[in-house]
Amino acid sequence: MKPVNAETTTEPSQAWSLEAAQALFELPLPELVYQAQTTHRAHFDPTDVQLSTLLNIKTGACPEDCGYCSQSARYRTGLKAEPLMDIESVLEAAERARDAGASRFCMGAAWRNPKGKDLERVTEMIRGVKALGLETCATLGMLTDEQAGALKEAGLDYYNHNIDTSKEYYPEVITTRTFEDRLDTLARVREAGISVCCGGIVGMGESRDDRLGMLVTLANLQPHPESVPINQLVPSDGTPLASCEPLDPLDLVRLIAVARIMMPTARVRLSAGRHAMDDATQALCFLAGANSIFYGERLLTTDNADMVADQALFKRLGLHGTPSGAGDASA
Ligand code: SAM
Ligand code: DTB
Ligand code: SF4
Repeated sequence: MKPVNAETTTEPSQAWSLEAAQALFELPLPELVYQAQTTHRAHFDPTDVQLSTLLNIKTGACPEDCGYCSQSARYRTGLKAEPLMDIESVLEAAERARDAGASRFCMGAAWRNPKGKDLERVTEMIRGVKALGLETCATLGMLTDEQAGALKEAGLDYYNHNIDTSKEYYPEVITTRTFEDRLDTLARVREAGISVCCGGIVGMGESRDDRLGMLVTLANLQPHPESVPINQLVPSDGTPLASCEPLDPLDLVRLIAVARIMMPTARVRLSAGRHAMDDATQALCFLAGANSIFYGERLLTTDNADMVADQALFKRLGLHGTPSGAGDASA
């Protein structure tokens, strides 16, 4: 079978269309996985999986209305709000993450955007985490040019800012900001010289074309994001999306394979939702080109997959975590 677009997949400046993404998605699974594997092996050691540990440094009371999120002040989710953490506690958590084998530490805050004094404290956290020998990532909401510059100056390696879904489905999920607002912040992050971590969520009631449309937007960013988190919705009681139907696991595998082919040098992260996934599904996702996970007891407000179970799974599959400081194919 003639590979769909295989001759051009390593060209990041290629403009992807929804039709091209659909054609990949519809390939017979062995063909799709073969193409994804071929792309993956051209850029990465296929046994290497990058491990990021998350910490929610500011919890809840968020003014935004993201329909999936337990931290929005608009929904009664039972979550207890917590102010911005102190620097010392963050550094203790980062040290534990490093000692457990993580190479990147990602600090998340339930903000629409950071405010002056708060950003200063976050920059101190970034300096401290970096000094521990970890890569740094932060996800703090929308940024101004000055804030992006201050984060870069502090040594921030990655900024996570997800587009979450397609441009068309976005207003069904979030009304307090626009898809364009997200792209604007991503452009500021890129302009500041910080690597981009940007992906989305599946299982929010969106269509297959919404999922593929999201990948098309990501793959057409120039350059494409260095990190692409694919989250499966973690349903949270009290949110509008609490009772969405879970995705067919094989659709997730296909989506990851398409992401791998469309963004050959990105770390494609099998992100939230592993807690509810069996080992075989996760194994297929790694075969399809996922090469990063969130590793640690907690995501932001919910439990992550068990760390001991992750270690056992990696052993069974012959996978290993990226050593700290080893960098990325795209770096
Ligand atoms: N407040 C900032 C923002 O929205 O950009 C940063 C933190 S926010 C929690 C980071 C990302 O986590 C969201 O963009 C979304 O993609 C993901 N996320 C949040 N809640 C989730 C859930 N219940 N299931 C899956 N992903 C989720
Ligand atoms: C991302 O793409 N996923 C992470 C991180 N970036 C910040 C968040 C997942 C949150 C899952 C639900 C929770 O624990 O609240
Ligand atoms: Fe706030 Fe971020 Fe949650 Fe949206 S995803 S409600 S912006 S914490």
